[in-house]
Amino acid sequence: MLSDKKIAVIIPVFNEEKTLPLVFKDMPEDLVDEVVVIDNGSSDRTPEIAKELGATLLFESRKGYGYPCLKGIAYLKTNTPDIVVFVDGNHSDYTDEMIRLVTPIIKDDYDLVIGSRTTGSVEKGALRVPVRFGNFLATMLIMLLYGFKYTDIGPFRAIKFDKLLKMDMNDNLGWTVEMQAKAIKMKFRILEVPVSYRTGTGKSKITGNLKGIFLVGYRILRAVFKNLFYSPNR
Ligand SMILES: Nc1nc2c(ncn2[C@@H]2O[C@H](COP(=O)(O)OP(=O)(O)O)[C@@H](O)[C@H]2O)c(=O)[nH]1
Ligand SMILES: [Mg+2]
Repeated sequence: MLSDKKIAVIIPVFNEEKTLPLVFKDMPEDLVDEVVVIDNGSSDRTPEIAKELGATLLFESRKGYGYPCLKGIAYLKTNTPDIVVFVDGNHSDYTDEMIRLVTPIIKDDYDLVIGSRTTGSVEKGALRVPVRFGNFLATMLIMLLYGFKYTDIGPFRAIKFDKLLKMDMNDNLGWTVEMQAKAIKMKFRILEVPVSYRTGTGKSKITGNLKGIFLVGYRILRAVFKNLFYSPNR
């Protein structure tokens, strides 16, 4: 046991019956207290499998990424963890590397730890060109406008739960950027650690086609600019 901190994991999922068991298999058992899986009405056995794996299963009607995450956060208010880890359910992230994300929070009192794929090891083809470009553009703009250097806006990250609640998160497709931008505005202690990344299985559900790429790209840019004026004490 690393510490007595209570750690919850949030996984938004849509049709991930094949990969969800792998995500769980690699998860450090002694570290994690609760796994919350949020489904949007998968047509496969994802919800049943999540339950079999021992997850808390929630349902969100609005599709996307941030909305299911928000559902998970709202649920956790009744079951307050110290730290929340976000991870994708398609086995792109290495859940066995979770320790890298939570250790700086537990040992060094960081508030937000981002898993950086661009400084980690990425399987060939796993970070597609539009995704790399989007990351580059978003992190560059954040550097210019907010004065903080991130190297990635990836999904795998850990944050103190009380800090997360104070951020008043509300974005859907710009979710990861919203969190990173607000963290700077709120003067959180932020750290990036290298994480590995692989293709996972199946087609990307959000950025898998041209329409998705442009929509996410636009929402990411919108999140960069919108949160520039964020004030936590509104
Ligand atoms: N609940 C929910 N999860 C989703 C939805 N779309 C994608 N996901 C999940 O979000 C995570 C990231 O999806 P992925 O396909 O890798 O997105 P991309 O790589 O950004 O295009 C995976 O765990 C998906 O199952 C959705 O509409 N609802
Ligand atoms: Mg993906």
